[in-house]
Amino acid sequence: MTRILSGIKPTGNLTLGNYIGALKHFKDFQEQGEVFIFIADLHALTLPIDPEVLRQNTRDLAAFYLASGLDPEKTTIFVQSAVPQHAELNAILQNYLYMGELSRMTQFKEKSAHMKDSAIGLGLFAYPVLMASDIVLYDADIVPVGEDQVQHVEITRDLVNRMNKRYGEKTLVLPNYKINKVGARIMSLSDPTVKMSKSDPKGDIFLKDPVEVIRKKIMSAVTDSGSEIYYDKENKPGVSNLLTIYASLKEISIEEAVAHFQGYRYGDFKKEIAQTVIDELEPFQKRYQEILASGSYLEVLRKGAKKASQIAEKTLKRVQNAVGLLDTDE
Ligand code: AQP
Repeated sequence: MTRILSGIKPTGNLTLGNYIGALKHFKDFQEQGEVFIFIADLHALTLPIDPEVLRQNTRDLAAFYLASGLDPEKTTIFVQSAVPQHAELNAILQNYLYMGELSRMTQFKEKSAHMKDSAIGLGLFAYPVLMASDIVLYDADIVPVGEDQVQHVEITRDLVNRMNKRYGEKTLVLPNYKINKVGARIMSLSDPTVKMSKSDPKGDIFLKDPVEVIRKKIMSAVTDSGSEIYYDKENKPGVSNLLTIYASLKEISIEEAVAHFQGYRYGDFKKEIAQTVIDELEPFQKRYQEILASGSYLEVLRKGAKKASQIAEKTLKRVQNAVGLLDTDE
């Protein structure tokens, strides 16, 4: 059965970008294979974060996962740090990715661009090693990601090929990435040339924003000169971003979205986009609040970590054995 794995870092308030690029699709994967969805809390430590904020973000993310329609009976939902094999495999795999290739990673370059060398942690630099460990531990065939994470799946593939060439074809399973057709990169509403991102909250819609705040943010989103509504990422990034949001939420193509808004003025266009976002997020927020208040997510995470750990242990043992670590239980 196809194994599908995805995760989100609990680094901040989740955005509409995280929802459209990741969360919204999670429940559909349940019909396509065996699904593993985790909270990447070790990855969240790669940039400074307050311990209480990290803990609360982790609770929030668990509740968001469940609110998105994931069924814990079908999907293994867990916290990365609760499955020690992630860190153990990381300790082995870090020897098979090299400084040159890690320093070429776009995410590393972007996140470290404004930091002094003395403040850049090794974890930020070695992020792709841990992400590769996350993926291969579950023999994942498919990793659904937004555009920005494709490079990390590609470097995982390089690593798998390298390991398999050296230690035998069956050491690790080669994963493929899967990008959404529409909505792989939702941009900031105040600067549609940069990605909507939880650690750079300017121009973001947060999943926890009250609906009237969401409406206000969309009504004041940057649009472009002219008054026509069509898709042109280069010359009309603001309008194109709003069209992408609409098309992703309505699950239609960009062409269909453009056709729908023919003859609209910018004001009415934004009004309808705002209502569409609210119609989607309002019931989602209600479910999230109920789950968070009930605390039911804790048992889901405990069970998920137990199941994940059993599967991960098998891969870890296989790799330990392949690279020559002595198993004293043999
Ligand atoms: N703007 C976006 N548009 C579409 N998809 C997005 N994703 C994130 N932002 C957008 C997708 O959400 C998933 C979770 O991502 P992550 O938390 O592991 O890291 P990220 O991609 O770096 O997300 P952020 O929000 O930008 O986090 P920070 O600011 O902490 O780095 C991924 O599938 C991602 O593609």
